[in-house]
Amino acid sequence: MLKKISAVVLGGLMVTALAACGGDDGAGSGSGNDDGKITLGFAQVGAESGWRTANTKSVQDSAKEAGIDLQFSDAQQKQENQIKAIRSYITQKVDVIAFSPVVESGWDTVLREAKDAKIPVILTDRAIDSPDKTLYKTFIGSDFVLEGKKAGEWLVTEYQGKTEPVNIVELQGSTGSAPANDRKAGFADVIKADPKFKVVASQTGEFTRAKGKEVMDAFLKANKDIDVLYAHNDDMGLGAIEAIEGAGLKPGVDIKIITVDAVKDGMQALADGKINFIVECSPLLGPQLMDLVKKVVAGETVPERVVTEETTFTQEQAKAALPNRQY
Ligand code: GYE
Repeated sequence: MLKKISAVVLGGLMVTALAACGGDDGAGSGSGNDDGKITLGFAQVGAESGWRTANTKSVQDSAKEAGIDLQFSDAQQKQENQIKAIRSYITQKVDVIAFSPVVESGWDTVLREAKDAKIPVILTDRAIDSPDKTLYKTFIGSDFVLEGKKAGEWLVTEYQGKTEPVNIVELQGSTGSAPANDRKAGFADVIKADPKFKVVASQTGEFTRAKGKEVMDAFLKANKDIDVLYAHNDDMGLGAIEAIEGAGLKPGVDIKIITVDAVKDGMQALADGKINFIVECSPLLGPQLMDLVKKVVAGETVPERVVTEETTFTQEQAKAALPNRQY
């Protein structure tokens, strides 16, 4: 009630005050509805990659633009933290909960709690493997299997007409996450048609640059003839480039590199010839998410699945796209 009065009296000032209290402890606006604004609780995965940073910015900017009060938490790539954040949003009685599940499994209990509290849930970026589709309203994000297939298709074309074995190492994303599972599966599905393609090592690099470098170092020590690196994101690919250069080899030439995401640093390495091909995965999900949040609150029906539109980049295409790249 007090908030309502001050909103009328103070106008613009009120917005500043609310934004400040929504930022840090998440406890400020309580049920959120007393200021007339929609409150969205967003449980983010972490800050593991350039993609994630751009995604967080997109969510924060578009919430502001849409006049939605955002409660934001960073789970540091841990499911238990995300579950805690979701439970706190339930206690706060936010209007909608959105989250990007760290892993695919193990969400039914907490999502049933949200459902019992009548708080709608929107899956953002990553899917869950629950057969119970009533636990969430919609899922907005990329088709990760398709991304893996695009990576595989580039490789097939690149080595067309050649017969010698092609030794591939793979840096997987975070274990158990939808993008790691699906990008691996899509890629494997395409390359299996030709036995010359051999995945000689495949391990998680946890979607981070540091781990990508560490695991690539180990791959280089254990495998003599690596022809291709397939990294499930740019950051791991960029870490691996350091390892490859450290071993006295030329990334993009001695070892061909395919990554996923197309964030600025990745696109720069592609334009510089250190990466050979990038499959785009757009992190700019914020505006569509806010749209869905408003619709869900208004009781409108929303599509079960909203798939992000994406492209791919060769080295030449990266040079052309870089000057206008937003993230
Ligand atoms: O590709 C990776 C990030 O879930 C699509 O997570 C996202 C992935 C993205 O850490 O860089």
